[in-house]
Amino acid sequence: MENQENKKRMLSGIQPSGDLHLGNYLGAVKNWDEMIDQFDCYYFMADLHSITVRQNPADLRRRSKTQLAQYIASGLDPEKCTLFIQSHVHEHAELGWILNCYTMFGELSRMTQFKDKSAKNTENINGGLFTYPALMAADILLYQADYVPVGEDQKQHCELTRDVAIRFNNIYGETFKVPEPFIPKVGARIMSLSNPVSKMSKSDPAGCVFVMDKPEDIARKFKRAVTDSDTEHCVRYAPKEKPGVSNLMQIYSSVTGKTLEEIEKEFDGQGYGALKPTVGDAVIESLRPLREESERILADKAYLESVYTEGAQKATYVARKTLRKVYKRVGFVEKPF
Ligand code: ATP
Ligand code: LTN
Repeated sequence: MENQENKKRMLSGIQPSGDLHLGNYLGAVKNWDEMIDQFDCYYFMADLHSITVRQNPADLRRRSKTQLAQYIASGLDPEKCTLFIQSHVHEHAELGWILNCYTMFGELSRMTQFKDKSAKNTENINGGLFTYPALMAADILLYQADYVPVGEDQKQHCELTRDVAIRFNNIYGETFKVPEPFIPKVGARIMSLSNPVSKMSKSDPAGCVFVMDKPEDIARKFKRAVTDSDTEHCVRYAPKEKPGVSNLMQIYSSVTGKTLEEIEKEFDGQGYGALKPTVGDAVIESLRPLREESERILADKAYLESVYTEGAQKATYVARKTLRKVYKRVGFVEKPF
């Protein structure tokens, strides 16, 4: 990892609270590997974030490792970027607490992810779910990241991170780099196949295609994809009037690299019936190598452990440096040992 010092830094994470799905892949992971040569990249499994919703411990452990295998299988070469598990770098929890004290109740109350998740989990609206964006700000600011590649739904959290960084810098002097979100043009918001007006999410398995799904399951999900009940029946990109078809077009565009205009031309004169299996097949073929490679890596436990051990060591080195500076700035007595 030579010359990383001169590169801009990029950081992102995904919660291992469910299996990786097409939305996570197209909106986030797929775009990450294009950056690893150009940027100094840090990608992690956000396990501390996951427990804001109750998890089965064995599943959480398994999914964190599976997600790491999927990162590597998608092209995130551990020799070129830093891959780690969030809870292995305790500086996240420490800076998270500090930033809680610089994040306002009103700001947290406006977060749509909090509103959505608390509406879905009425029996467990815990403090962590509410203060989650302060931990996310800590994740980002610890590494002095320049860019944060995420899907559209995380834009609000990235903006809050910027506000908190600016607030802290204004009080104590330049401490944090103010980061920018990096949102892909296509694929930033993949919608559910069964309900194309809400985003594809692991909590809706029928409308959600998982990276590890078998080809026949993916084909079935696309065959049953809800399209639109308009009379026009032609394949045209119009997210408001034709959310179902537009979503399929977005997915097709993301996995093949074809533009939306090219796709309209390809299906000129054909109905939705032709679009669904074509998109399904394209998704199957683009996920197949990813699934097979993930399974192969997952079977090599010693290798995976070496990746997350080395990743945590590299991440800790950078995180420690920022946290030390923050402790000094806020007035904590220097630890003598
Ligand atoms: P869910 O709603 O499924 O619980 P989440 O928002 O908790 O999802 P994460 O797994 O934490 O999902 O998200 C990881 C990354 O995937 C983030 O960058 C997020 O923006 C992106 N992402 C999640 N869902 C979608 C989607 N439907 N379309 C595009 N990007 C998405
Ligand atoms: N909040 C994000 C996951 C996440 C993240 C981060 C993304 C946690 N920390 C830091 C980018 C940078 C989510 O729910 N998708």
